[in-house]
Amino acid sequence: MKLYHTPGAPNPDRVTFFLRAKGKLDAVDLEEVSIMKQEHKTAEYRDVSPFAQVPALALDDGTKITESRAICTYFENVFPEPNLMGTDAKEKALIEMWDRRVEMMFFIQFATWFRNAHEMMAPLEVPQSAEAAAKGEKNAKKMAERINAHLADHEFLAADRFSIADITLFITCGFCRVMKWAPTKEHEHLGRWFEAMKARGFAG
Ligand SMILES: N[C@@H](CCC(=O)N[C@@H](CS)C(=O)NCC(=O)O)C(=O)O
Repeated sequence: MKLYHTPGAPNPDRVTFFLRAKGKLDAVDLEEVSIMKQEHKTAEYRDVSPFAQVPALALDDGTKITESRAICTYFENVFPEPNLMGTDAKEKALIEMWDRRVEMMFFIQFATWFRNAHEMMAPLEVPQSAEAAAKGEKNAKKMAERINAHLADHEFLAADRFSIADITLFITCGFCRVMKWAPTKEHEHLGRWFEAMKARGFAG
């Protein structure tokens, strides 16, 4: 199977970090797609990913899977150990709850800020909107505060062990560098958690 990715871009990193955390990065053929060169917009790549986004997974039987979370779910089932999405009903629900919270209330808000404010994104976000940027910034900063408060008395984000929710939060915190914002320096508990995650080595 082939994984189309863009190193350093958050959604593809979510998947490659997830695979590395499972010790299975070598189970896929990796193919790099340059977003800055707009390689994701070619007709050839749209055959793999009709919405022209990375990451995308092409299975050997021809099936194409997009959406980083869906690709991770596929790998969770194919490579069940170590478990990263929960083992029982309660743990699965809590991990999904936090993963979705991070994705929707932090990651997407931050991405809205970035895409609408950064000049590098002007060719991809047409037209950019200062209003959308301001709203995204406010929402992302509020969520960073909330997560920091939660981490004051939790070692991991969602469960009493490492999970996909930690990976999603980790790539979001790393992504914040593009706006020269370091929530992990501003927030003590988020900073402690971030250093612990770096030490696990799943980011390569
Ligand atoms: N919801 C999708 C989002 C994928 C996505 O937006 N990927 C970005 C890279 S991080 C992309 O392909 N951007 C290209 C563009 O905006 O034209 C997922 O989780 O995979």
